[in-house]
Amino acid sequence: MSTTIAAISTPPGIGGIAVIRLSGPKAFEIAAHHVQLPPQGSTTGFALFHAGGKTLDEVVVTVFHAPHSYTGEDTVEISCHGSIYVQQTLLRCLIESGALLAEPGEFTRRAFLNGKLNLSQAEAVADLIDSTNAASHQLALSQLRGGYAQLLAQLRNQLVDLTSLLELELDFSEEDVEFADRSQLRNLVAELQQEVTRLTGSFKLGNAVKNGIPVAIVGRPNAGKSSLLNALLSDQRAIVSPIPGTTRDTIEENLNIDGLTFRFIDTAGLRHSDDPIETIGFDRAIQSIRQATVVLIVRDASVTFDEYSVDDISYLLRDIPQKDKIIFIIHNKADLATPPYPPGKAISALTGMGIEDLKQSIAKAVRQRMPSSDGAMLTNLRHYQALQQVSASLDEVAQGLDGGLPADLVAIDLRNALYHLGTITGEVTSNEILGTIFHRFCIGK
Ligand SMILES: Nc1nc2c(ncn2[C@@H]2O[C@H](COP(=O)(O)OP(=O)(O)O)[C@@H](O)[C@H]2O)c(=O)[nH]1
Ligand SMILES: [Mg+2]
Repeated sequence: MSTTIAAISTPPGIGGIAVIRLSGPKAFEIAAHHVQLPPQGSTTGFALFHAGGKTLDEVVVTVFHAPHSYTGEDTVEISCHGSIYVQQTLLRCLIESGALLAEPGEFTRRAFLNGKLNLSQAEAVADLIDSTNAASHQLALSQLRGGYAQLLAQLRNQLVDLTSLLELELDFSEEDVEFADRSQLRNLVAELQQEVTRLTGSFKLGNAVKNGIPVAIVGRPNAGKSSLLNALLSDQRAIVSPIPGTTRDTIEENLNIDGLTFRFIDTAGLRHSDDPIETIGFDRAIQSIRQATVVLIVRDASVTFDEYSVDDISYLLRDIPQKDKIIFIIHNKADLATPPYPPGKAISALTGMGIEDLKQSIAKAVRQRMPSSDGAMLTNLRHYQALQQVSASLDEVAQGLDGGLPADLVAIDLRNALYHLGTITGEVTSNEILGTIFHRFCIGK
């Protein structure tokens, strides 16, 4: 990190202002070729930016002295007017004066390497930038503030100590000593296992909250599935017609409800058909059900429930592994039917009756499954995979301890668990891990 890097940190295009960032040992020196830095004692100043002897723009310069900056290095941020010409000329001047063009995520990578944030927090920065709704923002922010990674790091430290003691015993194998308190170790392993199980259990929903919660709208042809999608979106998105089999492919649209982003998926009607295209649509519908967090089973309430739809619904449910799924049975076309209705939600996609209530019920059902402090949810696939490895290793450790396995064998499993735990916060890293993480970032972050 002996180089000094520069990039435009604001989005491409024209804006009121743009921010160009410069970080590294020569940041002040390079900037000073073109612009007067704020005087001693102040960090921000108004200045003229010079390019090739001419004034390019009036700018605001902010300096951050290492280690008190985002990257932990000397950093200069230049706010200029948001003209594409000004931005690019300014950046080119800095490059010509010795800065290198930053790679995607390189500022954050440096922040990590300088110990300003751990790996999980660096990933949270990318999630925060990507967040498009209140819930995913909240999850990213709590991960940035430490979140579960902090707890995992604490537990890992305790485990490191006990593992070292256990390994010390190996040097005294003749003497039959026990430095590592076995019951303390066993308790710590149990505590970690509990935390890991809770976290991995929250991944499916956490990931859905981050990327949009899939809601499959399914049911027999003509039940009003496409009409329901349109009513939910207040838009004529899907084709509605009295001809059964109109929707042959799945149609997907996002909708924000109460701070959560949902991906509503209208599917082809569930009936067996000789039409090959309708059959593909059927398979896709089943696929959507499997992947969905929420399933809306739509039936036509104007058809007698007992004759047609009890079987219908149990037929649908039979194919769905229901664990972890939120299932609503929707009695549509309530405008044509007379109460009482069987359990479920009575709505009319045509008149809009019950639609708002349905939306709120869906959001409420999801929120009920989220932990009260949102921060405890796992949203990161990389962390999930690491924790699965941790879990497997801890199981081995627990079995080894319970079965009185020799210390050297237990130590191997402990080291495995420590390794995978370490990849989450970055005590253990490789260029490959860092590469995949930071290439997700935009240039300038
Ligand atoms: N009266 C009434 N008709 C509806 C309602 N919802 C849908 N329909 C009609 O039912 C037919 C089938 O609707 P559609 O949304 O295409 O059903 P899908 O095959 O399940 O997607 C269309 O003629 C719709 O206008 C409703 O709530 N009330
Ligand atoms: Mg349809």
